[in-house]
Amino acid sequence: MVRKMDKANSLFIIGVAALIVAGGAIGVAWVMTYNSSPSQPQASAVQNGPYQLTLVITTNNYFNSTVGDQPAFFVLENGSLVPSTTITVPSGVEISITIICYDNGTAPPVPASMSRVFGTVGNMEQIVNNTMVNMTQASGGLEILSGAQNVSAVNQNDIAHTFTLFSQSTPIVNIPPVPPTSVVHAVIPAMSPGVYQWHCEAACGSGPSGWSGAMDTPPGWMTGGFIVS
Ligand SMILES: [Cu+2]
Repeated sequence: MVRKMDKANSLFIIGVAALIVAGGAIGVAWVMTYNSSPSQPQASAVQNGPYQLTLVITTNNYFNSTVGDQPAFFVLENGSLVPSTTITVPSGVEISITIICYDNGTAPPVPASMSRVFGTVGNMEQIVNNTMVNMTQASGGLEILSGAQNVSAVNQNDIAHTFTLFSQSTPIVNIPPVPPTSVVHAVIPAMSPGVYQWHCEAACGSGPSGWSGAMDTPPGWMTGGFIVS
């Protein structure tokens, strides 16, 4: 009798233990399901963008004793200027790009195709009000009266630099013909992941043609990589 009771108790304990294990498994499964579900909202939160990319063109960058200073693009990141050798942006979100150009000189005329804005939202760029822009753009008929002005092109004689993105050797974005000493803003539609290149298409370097110095260097001056990850 006692043995039977012991056996019954044992069976009861085994049954309870089995229920606990089963319940635990269900609990773990629920937690795993619950934890996996928030990834979608997180992904959509990231996609809200746009990603803010700020580039700064400075002119007092020592190149060598023959050439002296040359202009160069930098990336403004967490309050510091970092090299533009490789610019990395996220895929799947619009890229809001601001270019602050401290260069007050113009380069030799760019090809007509590079005086147009393309590959941006509306194929437009916005030039923020600036006295120097009005002074130097007068011949091009561009006058920014107040605030900012949206333009689809800039006179090809009045350009300091361009920020042009290439896929292989095809220009896909031209932002923007940058007028001297200005702030320019544009939005690039979301891009697919990949490795692209950026170039300045204005001959802003040294030498008679302007294609030496900054225009004829390793990445980080007037060219570099553009990685969409
Ligand atoms: Cu340039």
